[in-house]
Amino acid sequence: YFGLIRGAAMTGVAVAALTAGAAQAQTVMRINVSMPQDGHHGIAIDTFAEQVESLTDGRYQIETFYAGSLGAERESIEGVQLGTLELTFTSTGPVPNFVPELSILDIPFLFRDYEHARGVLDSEIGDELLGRFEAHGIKGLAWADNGFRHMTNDIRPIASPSDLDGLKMRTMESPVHIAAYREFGILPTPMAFPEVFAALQQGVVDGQENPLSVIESNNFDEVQQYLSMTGHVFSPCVFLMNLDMWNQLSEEDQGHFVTAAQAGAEANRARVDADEETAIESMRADGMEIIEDVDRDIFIEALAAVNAQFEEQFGAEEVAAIRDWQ
Ligand code: EAX
Repeated sequence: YFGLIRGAAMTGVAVAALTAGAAQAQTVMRINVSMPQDGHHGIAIDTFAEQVESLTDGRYQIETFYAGSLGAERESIEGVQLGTLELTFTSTGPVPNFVPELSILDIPFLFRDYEHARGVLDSEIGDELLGRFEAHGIKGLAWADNGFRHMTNDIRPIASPSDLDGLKMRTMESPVHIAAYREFGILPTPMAFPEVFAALQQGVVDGQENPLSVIESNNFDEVQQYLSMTGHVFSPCVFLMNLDMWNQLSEEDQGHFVTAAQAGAEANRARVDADEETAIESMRADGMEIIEDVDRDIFIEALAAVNAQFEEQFGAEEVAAIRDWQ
């Protein structure tokens, strides 16, 4: 009985392969981002698309979509899980809705700097975390960067956590962020990214937090007076693919997709580095007031209670393995 079923399934696969071969079919897949094309997400998927096409000699064509035109990040991950979208490149903000334990990466002040964050994500720890998507119908192809997050608002300059008291800030849909920001005295308002500019403009929220690359490429300086270099959270990005579609690729093509995603991550990180060099001066020239001198230790101290809670939730050893990574 089982032999028969297996036989039948193999016939199905063989027929599909023959059909594809006979037609010299080109498979078209889509990938999207919530950011504009000219930016650190756009360059990631543009590079990925180019690389997939060239490594597979055009057997796979990747169509690229920008600025949330195929949906916000949470909807996109859902699409990839269901198979209504083949691929997405997203920040990990909405990821805990799908793979809760990946929220460990959202813990504030977990990473010292870019070298630390990239080192962990590219290490065995990062590989193991990337593998966690598979139990949820998603293949994680490669980690990349969104960047270190900083706070902007339109009410007052923020130099210490007491300045945050009562500020209404848009946050990502991450329970860890929400718990930590509450501890700062912020009133967190989770919201999908494509709605943020209008919410800031109309004063629905007082502020938001994002990496410099995001703040600048989305012109948040036009609707926010103050930027504080809090660097309170490192925000990863990740290339995701529908798991069934991944499983349908030949082993060789799987290798090409991973190589292409890694090339996309490299281009993305180079753009993040470039933005870190230029964004502050350019936004200051546009009239934004930038508070660079932020004492991060006071912010870290303010999170002592919630950090203990995170260690309980994710395991003190797991948190320490990331925090103390050299
Ligand atoms: O992916 O939602 C966010 O604030 C993200 O940082 C942004 O969409 C970039």
